[in-house]
Amino acid sequence: MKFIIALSAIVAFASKASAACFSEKLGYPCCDSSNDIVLYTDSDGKWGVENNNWCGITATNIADCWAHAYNYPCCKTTKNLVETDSKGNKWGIEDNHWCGLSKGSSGGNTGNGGNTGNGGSTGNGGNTGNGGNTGNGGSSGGAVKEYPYPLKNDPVPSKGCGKSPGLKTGSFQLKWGGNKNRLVHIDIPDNYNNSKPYRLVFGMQCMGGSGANVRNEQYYGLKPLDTGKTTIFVAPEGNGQQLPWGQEDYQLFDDLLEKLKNDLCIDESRVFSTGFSYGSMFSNGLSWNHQKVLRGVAVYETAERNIWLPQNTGLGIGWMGVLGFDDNLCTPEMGRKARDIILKNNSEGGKAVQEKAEEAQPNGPHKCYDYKSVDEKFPVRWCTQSGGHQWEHKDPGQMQTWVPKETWDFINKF
Ligand SMILES: *[C@@H]1O[C@H](CO)[C@@H](O)[C@H](O)[C@H]1NC(C)=O
Ligand SMILES: CC(=O)N[C@H]1CO[C@H](CO)[C@@H](O)[C@@H]1O
Repeated sequence: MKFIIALSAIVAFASKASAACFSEKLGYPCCDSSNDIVLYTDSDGKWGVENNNWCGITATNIADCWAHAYNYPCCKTTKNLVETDSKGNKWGIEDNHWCGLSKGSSGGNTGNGGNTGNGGSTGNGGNTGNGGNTGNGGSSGGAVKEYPYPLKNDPVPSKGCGKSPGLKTGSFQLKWGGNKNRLVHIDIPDNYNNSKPYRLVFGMQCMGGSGANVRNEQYYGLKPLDTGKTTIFVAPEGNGQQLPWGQEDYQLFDDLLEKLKNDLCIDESRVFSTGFSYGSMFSNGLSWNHQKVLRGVAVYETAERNIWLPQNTGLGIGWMGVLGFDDNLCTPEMGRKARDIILKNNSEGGKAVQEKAEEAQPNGPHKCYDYKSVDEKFPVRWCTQSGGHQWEHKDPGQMQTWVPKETWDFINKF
């Protein structure tokens, strides 16, 4: 199901002053009256998020805010037009940030017809990679240099192999999308050897988090498990908006990956993306149109919807999902739907959707289930346990979360 930010459906809505809101009778609180960030719209109304819970939007100033579909705020005071984009959207600048001007601009808020959100796919099927330069005559997995790779294939070295490294552990400003900058954090094993293609793991931040924090948390706890120093970890900062990943960030991902492949010796066939909450929804979105560059994703508390999703190319990809049964933000229903979209394509005729995964017992230890009827090249692991919207799920009586270990095992299947 496509996530639709139905700004479209909003037609000049009269501002009735009413203290309560539609969501209360559904068991969810009303959002603060200043919260006008619509994350989801259904037949009940418009939903936002506060304190990790859905809330009903009561703000009345959202009627003309098409800009949320692009992760930008609406202009609050300015009426000065700075730019009109190719879709006819009018942009202003407030506090040094882009903001959306109301469509009618001078003439009051008429509500705007069109659905601004998700149009097409971002493209970027391809990744041809660079043919040659491997050497080492095929052994185990054979010399497959292109998607789809068999399990345990030989590494596919990137252009950065054999060169002195263009990046070092720490942080750097990535120039991307022409002349934009984005801060990126990276950890490269200290005995880096430019003739060894490294696995690459992205850690995507959640809403309210930061790339820096992903790094502090050792990339969702994975880095300490890399005792063989096989892996480079990277955590870009989100776009600085309340919703940290939007359509533009697919371009950011492509540009960042390109730079990493050029500056470092990467195994192009072993690139993974992980994330929690909004970060998992971004990684999940990438798994829909980046199957040729991403070998797999590990998504913690994900959902099949997002503020912007690309069109699914329909190709298979490795996928691991972690679900807490008590997550009321990215609910079990949303997580299972996200999984089923993947299962459909990772198996012949979509038969894996019918395979029933064993799940954890309520309040018991976690359960990770590996699907049997998927194509061996595209494993799917589904991990469940009681627990809410968090990534550090723990077994009863344990101090340490099991999530990194299960993810590391998953990544090492390839
Ligand atoms: C660097 O990696 C290559 C390829 O794996 C290996 O043959 C070589 O011995 C390594 N060099 C060092 C100094 O470890
Ligand atoms: C593994 C698998 O069944 N992949 C399918 C995914 O969907 C595309 C497009 O529908 C098919 O061509 C693939 O065979």
